[in-house]
Amino acid sequence: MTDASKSSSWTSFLKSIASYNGDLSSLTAPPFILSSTSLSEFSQFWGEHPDLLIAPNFIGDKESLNGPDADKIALERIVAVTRWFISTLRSQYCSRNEELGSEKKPLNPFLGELFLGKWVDKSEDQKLGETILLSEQVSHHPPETAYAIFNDKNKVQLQGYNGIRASISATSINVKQFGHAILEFKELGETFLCTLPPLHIEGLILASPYVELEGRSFIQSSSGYITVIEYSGKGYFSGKKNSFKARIYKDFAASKSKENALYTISGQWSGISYISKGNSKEKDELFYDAHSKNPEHLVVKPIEEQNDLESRKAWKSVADAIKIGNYDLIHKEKSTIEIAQRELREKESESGTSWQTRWFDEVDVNSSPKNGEAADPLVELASLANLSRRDVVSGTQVGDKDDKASAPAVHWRFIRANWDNETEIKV
Ligand code: CLR
Repeated sequence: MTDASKSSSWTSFLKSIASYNGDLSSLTAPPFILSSTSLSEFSQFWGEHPDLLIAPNFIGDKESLNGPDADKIALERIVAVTRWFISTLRSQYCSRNEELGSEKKPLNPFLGELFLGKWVDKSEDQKLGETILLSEQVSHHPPETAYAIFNDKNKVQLQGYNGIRASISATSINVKQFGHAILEFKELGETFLCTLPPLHIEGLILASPYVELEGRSFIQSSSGYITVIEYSGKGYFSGKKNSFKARIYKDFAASKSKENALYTISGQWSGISYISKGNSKEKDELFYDAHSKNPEHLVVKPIEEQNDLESRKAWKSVADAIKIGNYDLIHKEKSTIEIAQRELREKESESGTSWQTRWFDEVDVNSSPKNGEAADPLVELASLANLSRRDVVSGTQVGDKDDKASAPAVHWRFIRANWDNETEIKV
């Protein structure tokens, strides 16, 4: 056992987990497990391989899906989108372990918190161009973060949002994600829906928590092709941690039988994976090696140039207290932020107003689109994959027990015009 796991603060933390009330942010964790990074920053993990994100845009062109090679090109594109998706997982789920030694408890963003930055294209040919991230805390109860990652040069845009619902078992914290991501290639006229996998936290007893993915997630293309990804940890398919198997099918109906897989990809999402044709067990060709390419980090303005709503500026005093492990100071600085937030909410309720989100808005995807506007992409993509359109656990199939009839089909969407008209905040 590690020293940390024997410490009384960790034991009392484990006890507080046992009496968990549904809100992870309310757990009082010992300082060594606190992270000085806010959850609003996690949206950046979708974009740490800009080249792979944009790569599908270079496969064929707008006319390709009407031409003789339509099937071949659409298939090549979903393989490329799947490679990008797999490449995001190491950053999303392993980066705290790699950089800080274990998973940590992130700061709980306040309503309206912003995090933004850009990835610059360092290549010679400048084919990629600049990619921008905008992330905003659009809800505090329950916590929800919305984001957009866009590359205007290639007309590629990823937008999405996420929230979690956690439950506790004897040895782990089980997390289901809400939300989804929509990846649009506007030049190609092709759109992809990605659902978010469930996960759990292992290593709690030893005070060295880490994330393991489980269950399934989907990537549905507007071309019909679908990727079904299954996740497992130690001792399931391969005996290795962070394992996955992804199968690509012609469409949702074909995905009913694994025999119909056009490609099978398997391996570790935090390591090496291979791709082979059909539903084969052969490891024909390298698909992705997570260690061959380091993540490209977002460029964020120095704190002095940030707005008060920007995450690193707003949390600076808390982050500094966490770095020196001063529990009382952490508590004091956190309280200052919480009190200011409470006062804001009180003022709003006195004046009968409410907080206005900045770059994102809630959209009911079931309501018919306004004049001249297209229907929300979720409508078509969810129905292609038999997924619920409601705001339920990500990846829920229509009619499943999680497809709660009471949940509205309302989702957070990026309002590009709001960013174009932004005057106060610069990337
Ligand atoms: C947030 C959205 C990202 C993917 C992602 C990765 C890790 C998850 C995080 C999400 C949500 C918060 C999370 C975290 C791992 C641990 C942390 C579940 C889903 C919880 C709140 C911390 C619990 C405390 C232990 C470390 C003891 O795209």
